[in-house]
Amino acid sequence: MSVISAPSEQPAMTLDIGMLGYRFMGKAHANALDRLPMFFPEAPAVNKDVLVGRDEDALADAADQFDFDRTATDWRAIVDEVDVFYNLGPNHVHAEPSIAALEAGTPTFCEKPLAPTLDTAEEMAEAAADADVPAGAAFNYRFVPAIQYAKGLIDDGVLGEIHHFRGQYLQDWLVDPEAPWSWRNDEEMAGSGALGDLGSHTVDLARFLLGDAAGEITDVSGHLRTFTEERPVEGSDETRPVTVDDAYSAQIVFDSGAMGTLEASRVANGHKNAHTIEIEGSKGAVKFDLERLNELQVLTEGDRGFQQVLVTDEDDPYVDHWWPPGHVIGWEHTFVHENYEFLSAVADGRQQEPSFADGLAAQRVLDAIEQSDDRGERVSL
Ligand code: SOE
Repeated sequence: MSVISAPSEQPAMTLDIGMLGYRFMGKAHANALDRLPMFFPEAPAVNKDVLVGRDEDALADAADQFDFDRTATDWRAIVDEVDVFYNLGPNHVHAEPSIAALEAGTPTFCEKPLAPTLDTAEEMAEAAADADVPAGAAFNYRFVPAIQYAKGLIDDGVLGEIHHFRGQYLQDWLVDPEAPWSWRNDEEMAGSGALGDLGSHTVDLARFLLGDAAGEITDVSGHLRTFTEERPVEGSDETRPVTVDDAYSAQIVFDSGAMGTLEASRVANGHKNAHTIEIEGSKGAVKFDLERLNELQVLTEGDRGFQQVLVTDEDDPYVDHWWPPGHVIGWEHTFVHENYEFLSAVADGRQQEPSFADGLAAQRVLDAIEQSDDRGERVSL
């Protein structure tokens, strides 16, 4: 951590960032880091020090585009050099580099799901507990203002006793059987398909929104389905087997007795990024749709129907950092919020949720859903 003394102020701390991964999530997080100085000036200053990847040409292009100082093709060379390590690689690359960084005492931020398997997630969470430095799981949808507004309503008792949680995450980017094979279709690399990639978000939101009002998820009944068994390999005449689910659904029970249904699909024709949450209680209800992420449908006691709330007022979570009421924000802003929170925790030397422990808790639910599907019976966690 390089400490530089600003002319007439307290020494400013600048965090050197090492980032493994430079594709979709690399761009999302590099963009978020660039937004912080202008919109979250109280966030710690960061220096995009080193970008890590295997393909030297693609890595060099990305480092130029994202404005990183340097590149490295081996994460082992940098995890103990940087102040914060971002693991944005494919799921099967989450464990070893993150554990090495934590063992070196480097705060670590890892994309979701934490790991391809429960065993690996347990190893990662144990390394985080032993290291006692901030270890964050990048469940970015906790940082949607409307989701945080919903949590406030739930925790204030506005919905009363929680009866139902209903979470769907529907996409259709794999509905074409000719859509090319990728690591996300491989059990060794990804762990699972829609279940881990999309279901991990919904499980984390269930825990975030209802963890206080309804407790943890205690029982699940799950069903997984692969509709397309093999896919073409881009740029070749080969095909490769699909060894993970295209879609899953599950019934869940919370500790309080509240009941829930979960569903995710990558072949839900017509849906692009439709992550919807519905929660009903004895006195009210909320409905959220990621494709309309500035809005929350709210029913409170005595209302005749749902009210549409535009969650963009200055006193709404995070919105005071952006624009006046009604000047809506988007998907990318959730990454700015989660980076602000995680880097602030690093600067303060404190843990930040969602942590690796939250990542492990979500992985336990994913694993139970897979076990239930394998056994054809309900599974208790
Ligand atoms: C899958 O298409 C995906 O990119 C997920 O991996 C992300 O976590 C989600 O935010 C958007 O969809």
